Amino acid sequence: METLQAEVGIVGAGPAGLLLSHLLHLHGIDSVVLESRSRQYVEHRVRAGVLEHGIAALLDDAGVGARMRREGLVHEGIELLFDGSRHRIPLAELAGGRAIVVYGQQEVVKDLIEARLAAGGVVRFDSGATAVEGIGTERPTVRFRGPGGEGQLECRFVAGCDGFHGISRLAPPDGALRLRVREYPYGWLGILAAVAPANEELIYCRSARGFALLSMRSPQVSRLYLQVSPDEPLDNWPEERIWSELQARLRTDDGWTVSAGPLLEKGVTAMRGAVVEPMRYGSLFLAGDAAHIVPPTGAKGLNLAAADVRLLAEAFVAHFAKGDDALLEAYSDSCLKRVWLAEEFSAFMTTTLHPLAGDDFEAQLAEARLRLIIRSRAAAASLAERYVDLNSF
Ligand code: RFL
Ligand code: PHB
Repeated sequence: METLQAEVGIVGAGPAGLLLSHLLHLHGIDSVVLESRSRQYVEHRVRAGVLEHGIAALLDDAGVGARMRREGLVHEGIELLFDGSRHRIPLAELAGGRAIVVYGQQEVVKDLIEARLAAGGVVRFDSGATAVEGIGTERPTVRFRGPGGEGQLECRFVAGCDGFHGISRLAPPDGALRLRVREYPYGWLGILAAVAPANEELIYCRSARGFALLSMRSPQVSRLYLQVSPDEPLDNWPEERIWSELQARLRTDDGWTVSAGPLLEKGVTAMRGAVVEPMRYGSLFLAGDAAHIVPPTGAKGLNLAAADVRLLAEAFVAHFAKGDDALLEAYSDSCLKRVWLAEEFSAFMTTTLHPLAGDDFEAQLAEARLRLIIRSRAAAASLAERYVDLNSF
């Protein structure tokens, strides 16, 4: 059996695991990343697209922001569409000049993989972790199965960055971690389409037919989402129906709507909030979606994952460089305060923008909240500062 060794064993090569590995490398701490999927798969998995101001700056500071700055789209505002009209929220003006960068998560992943491999880092693709053992000790082991057969990774700490369906979260004994979950009664059907975005900025739309979102990946590629039921079969949605529904929701009274084009990708996601507490057990530390997920309406998942590993990297550095464990001890509490702010913001965005069939009272409340945002500068600023930089709180 192959045995690998590292100071930090990282399970999962999503944004959390890769960024952690890179940040540790910058401080001379070695890590091995195990990833169950292929490199091709993780580099092409279409997911998030919005980077907060502070997270884009983190990528810059870590030396992996060059392509993001060249190809990413800086947005200083978003729009809200409801009641047949579009309303711009000037994010940057309301949030002290800060803006978001629209840059696909898979591009962040590609940039991080390239940086890790260029620096001689070890990222083992097609190598799924099968067990995380010994986390109650100072010598935990991750067992994995790769192209060459069974292997084990011996380390001082394990970082569980393997997403919500990973195995790390299940390693602590029963009852050691508490999982709080909120199921939202909606799903999102997301598409990528080869058509110029119908607007330069994102448009979040609440309509009686359901939520819709116009986003983009480049001046030639649109990313759009439709509220559907959480267990919606994708087969119910042929291309023509997707476009006609998008055009029925994303339209204004004066005749504006989105333009259709060839689909490049489509998928359905359920919407759920979930938080694990604490985010640590012994020598296992959880980060990103392995510890918490948010419904995508607030665009927070990727940003939370990056903010977790920023803190975790600092804490590992303090341990290895100075023998100081104060940051490791504080890791879970520090993260969870920020995570709950993100859950609250994501719940607010989700319930305000998604109509719930049969609940007209809730519909009136949601529309009142939207009117407040466009009439009150303070209400708009509260949305703006959380949208552009929640992880700086
Ligand atoms: P990931 O990206 O899920 O990566 C986990 C990795 O672990 C691997 N893995 C394993 N590897 C080894 N052994 C095992 N046993 C393993 N089990 C799993 C997986 O293959 C994977 O490569 O988690 P990470 O790194 O924590 O990153 C989190 C983000 O991916 C996620 O929060 C965001 O995509 C959420 N999200 C959004 N976040 C934003 O900040 N802004 C957005 O605009 C945004 N939009 C979205 C989103 C998520 C969406 N979906 C599909 C859920 C839009 C959508 C539609
Ligand atoms: C995206 O572009 O994929 C995106 C943008 C904003 C969100 C969610 C997803 O809130």
